[in-house]
Amino acid sequence: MSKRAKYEMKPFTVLVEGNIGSGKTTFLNYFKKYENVCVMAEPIDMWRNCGGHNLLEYMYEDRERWGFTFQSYVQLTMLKQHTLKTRLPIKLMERSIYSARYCFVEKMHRDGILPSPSASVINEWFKWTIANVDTSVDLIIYLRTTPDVVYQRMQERNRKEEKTVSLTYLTEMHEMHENWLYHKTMFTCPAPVLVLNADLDKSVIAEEYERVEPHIFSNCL
Ligand code: DCP
Repeated sequence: MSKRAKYEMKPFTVLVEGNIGSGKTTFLNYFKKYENVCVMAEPIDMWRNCGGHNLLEYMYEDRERWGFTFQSYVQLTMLKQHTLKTRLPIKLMERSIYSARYCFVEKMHRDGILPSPSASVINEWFKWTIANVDTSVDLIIYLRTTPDVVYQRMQERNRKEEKTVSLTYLTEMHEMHENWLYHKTMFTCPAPVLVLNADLDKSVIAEEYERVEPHIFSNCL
């Protein structure tokens, strides 16, 4: 295969999914040492600065007022991540257009934060996008945690926007991820799912990461 043809191939695309505070960034950082892996920047930086507006902060301050604005922007930023080209053979993404729709938008709609017309607009954009733009995925790594653990981590990192996030909310978001990626009773998974025990402490979690390395690299040897 010519070098050019190789570069034009779609990278093996891996989504890193899991509850808030499950360690997605830590997981991605671990893979930065590999030259053949394109690790995508964390989208939260974009959500904190949309034309100078911190949409994440607005959303947590007043979900009814800003929920639609925030999730619309998340959808756009995730689409940018999905379509960003790389010459590297492997692409690792934190979150996706799928978890935005299936976990967060769905939850906001069920809670009445996103009224049906707003949820429908996001959903129509979502459906059109996945039907017309290449957002295909090869593998999902699900960083599985328990709500108590992520609640503890969230308090320790003390992100100013997340002060109002409760254990109840994290438990409910956990269920959304579980039903989508573990029990597979809600929506479809766009790729096979590998489950990791992400409750483990940072000091020992590298072993868990090593366990998934062959799955990530096997297509690119
Ligand atoms: N968020 C949201 N709606 C989305 C995506 C994220 O409301 N569609 C919120 C939840 C968090 C913040 O954005 O308050 C960041 O959440 P992530 O789970 O994407 O990122 P973390 O930084 O929590 O990931 P981790 O700690 O696993 O690295």
